[in-house]
Amino acid sequence: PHPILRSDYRPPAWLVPAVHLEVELDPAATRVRARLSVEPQGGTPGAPLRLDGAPGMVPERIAVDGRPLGAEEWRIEGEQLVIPLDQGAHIVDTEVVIAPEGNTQLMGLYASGGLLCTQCEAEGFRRITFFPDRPDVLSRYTVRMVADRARYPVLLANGDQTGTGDMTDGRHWAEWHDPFPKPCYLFAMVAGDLKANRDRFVTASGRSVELGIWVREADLPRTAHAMAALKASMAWDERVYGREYDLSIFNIVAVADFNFGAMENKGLNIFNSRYILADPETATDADYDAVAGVVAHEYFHNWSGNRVTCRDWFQLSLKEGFTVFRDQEFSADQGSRAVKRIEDVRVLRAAQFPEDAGPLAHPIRPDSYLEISNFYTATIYNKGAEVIRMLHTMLGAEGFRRGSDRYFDENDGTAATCEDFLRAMETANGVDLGGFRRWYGQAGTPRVRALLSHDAASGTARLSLAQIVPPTPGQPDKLPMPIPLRLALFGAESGRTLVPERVHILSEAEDSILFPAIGERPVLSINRGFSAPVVIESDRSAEDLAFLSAHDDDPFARFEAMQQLMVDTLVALIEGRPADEAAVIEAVRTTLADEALDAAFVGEAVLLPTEAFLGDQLAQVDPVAIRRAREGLRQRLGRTLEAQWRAAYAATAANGFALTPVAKGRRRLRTVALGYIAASGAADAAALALAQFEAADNMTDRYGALGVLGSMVAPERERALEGFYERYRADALVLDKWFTVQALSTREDTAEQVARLARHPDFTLANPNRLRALVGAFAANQHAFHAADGSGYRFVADMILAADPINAQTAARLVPPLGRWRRFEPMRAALMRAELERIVATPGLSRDVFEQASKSLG
Ligand code: HT7
Ligand code: ZN
Repeated sequence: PHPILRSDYRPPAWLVPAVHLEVELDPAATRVRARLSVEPQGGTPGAPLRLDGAPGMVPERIAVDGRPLGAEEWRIEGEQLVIPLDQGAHIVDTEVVIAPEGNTQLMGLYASGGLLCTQCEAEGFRRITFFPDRPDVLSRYTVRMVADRARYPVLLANGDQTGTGDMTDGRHWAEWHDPFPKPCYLFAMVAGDLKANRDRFVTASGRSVELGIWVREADLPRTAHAMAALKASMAWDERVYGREYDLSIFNIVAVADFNFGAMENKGLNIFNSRYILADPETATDADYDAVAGVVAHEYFHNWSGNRVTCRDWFQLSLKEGFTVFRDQEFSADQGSRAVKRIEDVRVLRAAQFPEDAGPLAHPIRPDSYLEISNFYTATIYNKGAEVIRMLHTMLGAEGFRRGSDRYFDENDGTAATCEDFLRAMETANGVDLGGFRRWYGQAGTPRVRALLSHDAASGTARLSLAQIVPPTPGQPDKLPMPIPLRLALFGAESGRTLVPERVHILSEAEDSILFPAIGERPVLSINRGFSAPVVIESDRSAEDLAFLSAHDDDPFARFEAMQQLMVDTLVALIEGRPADEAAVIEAVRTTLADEALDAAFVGEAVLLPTEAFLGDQLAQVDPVAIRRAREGLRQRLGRTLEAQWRAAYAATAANGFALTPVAKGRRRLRTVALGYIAASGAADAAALALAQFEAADNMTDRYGALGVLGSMVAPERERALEGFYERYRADALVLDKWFTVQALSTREDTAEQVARLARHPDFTLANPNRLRALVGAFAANQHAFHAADGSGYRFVADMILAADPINAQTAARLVPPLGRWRRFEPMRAALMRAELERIVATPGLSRDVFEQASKSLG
């Protein structure tokens, strides 16, 4: 396969201002008649019309301006239908027959649980009909859907419904028209036996919008949270960005089989049901937050993605990074801003930092790809959001809003580039973002060395800063990037703020700041609020970190100081060096005792860094040593502070379920405390966990207890797992949790249990949620996946190869854990490489898996 290069971008030779589709829906044979109004776009005179199609797709009929074409008047080249046309506007008709029930890739039109639905981003529309499947071709769509009335009573598509009717043969039809020009990746239609949770939103300018969340009838009671989140998102986008919704209908449909989280199709979002359905019995607090976050994300795309779309897929972060930033800020405004920031930084460090340090590293605006589906990455999404956040920090909230207003106004109805976004920010604020553009072109996580010295005699302090952007594949040499660092200084003795927070932009490779009038030893608080997506290297002592963890006035910086203290201690333990374990224990004790802190924050702050994150801090990952050191410290924290954990556990007991931030925080801390009680080895721990499991009136407490039990060797564990299975076996989303909790267990027999679960009758490779729940979770369980005999690698590779012919996108997303082989000792590295080689050598491999596996070997 040939790579697609960003530098090869050329505007389309033909535009398609209008599309009429007539779709006779049938799971086995759906007939699609497409009528395209095409017109040449100056620049490439004489170029034929090129319409993308799918492997094996053949047109049953082609006509131009009403005249059927003979076989010699068109040709298939690769997967494209090529039609030579005279210059000037034409009407092109094509007709194809497709089979949604056989579509296991879940791209294009496919069947899911009795529904027919579509997924067109990035390149799914070409599997429905022949079309220039690129985001810079914008069209007005009219769609007439025809289907069996009994089986598919509800027919939905983008825009407004313009007509419905019955036919004499038991079928019915509906016609939809979307007045907004859109790229075909935003096209959607759904047919099925669905019921709606209906509501209404009145926009700031007084327009009424009908809202509908469409699900199976039995799931209707689980849609209230998503509806509340949708209305809150609509109001937030008006208040914070001045953006109103623009159609009179906004529909969401939940489906069980979906490759991703959700999709922002114009006026008809389609969701993975795990991001819509929530009730206390089946959803954890984290699930509730994820529902609200994804509903908001997809809604916000209506402006950042749909009204202003991407010129080409290299600009993907233009819509995704910006929209993630928008949804993060929305969620921060709904609950605890500090806890939300902690969660977002955890995700960035767990998923994006390793990507940036490995063979699949790419800039947020990549230069080439083989398969675009592989570029829906943590880099494009999460690092992309951090890049937007840095702009927000540098320009201030008002400056950023001036820039976003200008960006939306200038680019409305067009397909734009990252450069258009930056230029709007610049002109609206009269600034030059010159060097900042490097964040778009350079991969790799910058490392910033920050050393603070104090001269007591002169009463001055000097902060020396130096940055290194590490080499990444294809980018051996890097230029320095402008890095906005929020920083402050505190007095080590007095605890006073010596230098209040300021933003310093580190633009060069090295820099220093002189602080006058510093009369006592200062302690450095840097990258507060995680103002830049970088790694800070400083020589702060355990004492200073403990001080910051108790006294910093930025809650995120308190969390960071505690994490750094824990990381320093654990790395020392892993490497067999002297470690200041007492400092960690005392810092945790202080945090637990601090009554000014809310429980949600405490629950986050007292958690040890994950095994994977510890591995990322080491020159070479030794999963066994990491497990031993971390479990050892967990046990000692559990034992030494047992009374405090029990007190926290008792103090956070609930009477009655509430979804308030306070109640959520208490549930979080309660299960964290239970985990430490279990780690202490207390004789009653399993009974305590089982009691929580059985008494729970909500999934957070029940699943929290199951998570603790899942890693224990005790009869209570088996009782809880069996009970959970029996109670929820009919609920796919909850059953996913049952698979995951076992795949994440720290027990020694986890690999065997997971292999057994892969043969369980409820396991299937065809449902992406289930595949990720078992295999994705197992690959994230560092100790089990990296078993020294290579059995974990073999299992995951077998699963990738088995899933690839069924769902290549989902299979490809399981490859990156194997690609981290360079970080492991030679024996494990060789075993991981061997599995990647076996994958690459497999005949008939998809482009998706081939790209991920071959680049991982590279
Ligand atoms: N923009 C959407 C991306 C998406 C997607 C990508 C590849 C394959 C399947 C997919 N489903 C949805 C989701 C989003 O970022 O909002
Ligand atoms: Zn998105």
